[in-house]
Amino acid sequence: QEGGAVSATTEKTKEDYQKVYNAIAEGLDKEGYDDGSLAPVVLRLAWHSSGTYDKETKTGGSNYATMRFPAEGGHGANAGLIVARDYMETIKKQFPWISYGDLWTLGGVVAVQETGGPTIPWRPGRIDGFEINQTPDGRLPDASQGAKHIRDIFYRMGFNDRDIVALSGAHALGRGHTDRSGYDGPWTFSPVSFSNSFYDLLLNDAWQWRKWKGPAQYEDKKTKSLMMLPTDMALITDPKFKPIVQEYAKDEEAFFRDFAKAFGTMIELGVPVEQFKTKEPWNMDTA
Ligand code: ZEM
Repeated sequence: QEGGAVSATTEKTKEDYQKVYNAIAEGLDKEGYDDGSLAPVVLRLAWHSSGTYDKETKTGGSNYATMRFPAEGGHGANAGLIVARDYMETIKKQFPWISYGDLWTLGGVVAVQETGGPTIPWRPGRIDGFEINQTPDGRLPDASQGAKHIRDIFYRMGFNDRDIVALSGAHALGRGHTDRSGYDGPWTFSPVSFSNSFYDLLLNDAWQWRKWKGPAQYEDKKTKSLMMLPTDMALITDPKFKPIVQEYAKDEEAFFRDFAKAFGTMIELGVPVEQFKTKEPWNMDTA
């Protein structure tokens, strides 16, 4: 810039975004909240803000961060994500120049990397959209359904069976909440560590329907403290999904590699390529 003047339009560098990354990471630990970390719900925000993409109409996805608006924010699937959006708002106050789409997707990267997961390629360039850019309700998956439904939803985004199984491993993190989705409990014994244990438990534990007043879900026979959604169980009853679950249960490295690629793609859905500020995505450092 001429004369070294610093203006509001100064291009941000990778170091600037690394500062945002570090700020998100710093506040994730929260004593008394769930399992002690906001990482799972922050990851879920990144996923729900991206997973509305429709490749046919090229609508939805992470570009416009339309969950900020009451209609989309109020979609049943987004119940509880206000916790993550409120947390992100505290980061936005420190770095007002970042777009919400960049902020929320970067949050997903932080959540995965800071809980021990793989490095997720990420780059900035999303812009804040308007209410008109909101997507209709029903674009995110319904946990009460089966393999056909999951394929319909994820094929619509442009993913294949391998991507579906890899992305589902995110359920290593977090839990269901009765006051959000209605489902209850964590998938794994370490819900704030990113690992392949979702696949191992799904495949090797004995599961039974839980007898309770809530929505139909599975519980592990042994401890009755873990859960699986009907859509999770479809990953081992479907003959095409199951071998991929078996592979990831045995080979965490393969899961990490495939998850990083699929999730890196997911958080760019709906963003016109010319909008990105770099040709190649970055690897952000862990904090
Ligand atoms: Zn989830 N997910 N998800 N998911 N998810 C929940 C929680 C979390 C489905 C689903 O219905 C639910 C992906 C795919 C799918 C996370 C990440 C990712 C919950 C519980 C439900 C019901 C919500 C609650 O009550 O708080 C379905 C049907 C999916 C596909 C078939 C993908 C892909 C994800 C990321 C890549 C995460 C991290 C959570 C935990 C949230 C938390 O607050 O603990």
